[in-house]
Amino acid sequence: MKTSETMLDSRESALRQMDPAVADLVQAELRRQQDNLELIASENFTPRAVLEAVGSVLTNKYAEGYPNARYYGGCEVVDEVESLAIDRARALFGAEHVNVQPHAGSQANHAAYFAALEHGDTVLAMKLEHGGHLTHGLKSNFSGREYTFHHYGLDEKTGRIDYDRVRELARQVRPRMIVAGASAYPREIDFATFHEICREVDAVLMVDMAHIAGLVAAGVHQSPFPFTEWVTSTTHKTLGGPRGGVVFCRERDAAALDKAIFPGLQGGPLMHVIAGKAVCFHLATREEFRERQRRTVANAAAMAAALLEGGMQLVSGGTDNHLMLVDLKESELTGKDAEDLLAKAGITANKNPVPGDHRPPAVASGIRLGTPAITTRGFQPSEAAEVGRIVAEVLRGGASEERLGELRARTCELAEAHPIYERLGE
Ligand code: DSN
Repeated sequence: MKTSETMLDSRESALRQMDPAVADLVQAELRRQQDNLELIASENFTPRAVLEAVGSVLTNKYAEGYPNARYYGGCEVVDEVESLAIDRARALFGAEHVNVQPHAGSQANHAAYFAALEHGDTVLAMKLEHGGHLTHGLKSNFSGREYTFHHYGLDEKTGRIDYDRVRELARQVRPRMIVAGASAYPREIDFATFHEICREVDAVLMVDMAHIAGLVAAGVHQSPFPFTEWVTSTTHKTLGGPRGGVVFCRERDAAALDKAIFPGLQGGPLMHVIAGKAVCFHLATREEFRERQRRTVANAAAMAAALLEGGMQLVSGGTDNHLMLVDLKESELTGKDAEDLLAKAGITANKNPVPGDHRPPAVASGIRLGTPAITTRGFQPSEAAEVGRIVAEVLRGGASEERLGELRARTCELAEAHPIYERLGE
């Protein structure tokens, strides 16, 4: 038998034939996603169309450079793919320029800093333990090593960004850049106020909208675009596309950004993922997508209300967006305990530090819950409220193994009512 018949053109599932161990693991992960309720706020289920693009032959192509200016031959097709992704991303967000090549959110942020700043420049961003991001200046991250970060946080009474404090800090440290955007902030972010503060201190504004990109695209959250020089994002959170990153900027910074990404930080772009991004930007123009983003927020509000009724404390007392943070500082249950117990009830979530946390980050006193994935699988607010009641019962503590089993059966029923990827793995 010719190699091409076995390796490139097998009639059955090539993965199952060639590597049953990995095939089994893919199948097991599919089943885990189908059977559990995914409440990790940064995850989602990407459409079959995106899975197909990402699993396509575009993975074979080297295309260092940019459309019509590559360092390899044979790029005429991938040039069109990347140009489509670029045109669609710009149109979706009303942006002047975009680079769709960053491999992930960290690379997107790295690129924006690399293009906009000099090594050692001062940056003001949100504290990790108040909902910020690793690449917003954590000491052990490249960002904290390459730049001089200072941090603002939340008002511990209201659980909201204290914009007066941000202004005060900005006047003190005179940053070259202020970063707005978070990975665990349940409230709308006021980009207009960040813009005003930046103007007062002559700083540029960078918005990391990774978490809320879908909400922004659907007009459900204030758009950062009128107010910022730089916007970074991932494409797999509320946006629901493939795992990857993007950076937007003004036309005047376009050359600096493109040079920062290639050859500055990356080599060959992942053309199969860029095709997935193009599909995602296309699907995000549909009314169906906008309805889903509105329902993501409505589901979060319903879940938050059920948690509050169930006696839970929420950072800031609720949510405006797709996520909420249960505050367990007063509870004997740690964030880690909560994550483990929720898993027994068929719910996947992640422990998260909360403002004023007295526990170390690997244990933490919070649990972050988000609604993008359950909304994509079709949940309505009444069902999100039911999930909130189950979570509250688990987090009140004291549920026996038997009771956790009963709750598991309830989450299973909810999952079965909204099946996903039914034809995958056949
Ligand atoms: N790791 C992503 C998240 O879960 O929010 C970005 O920080």
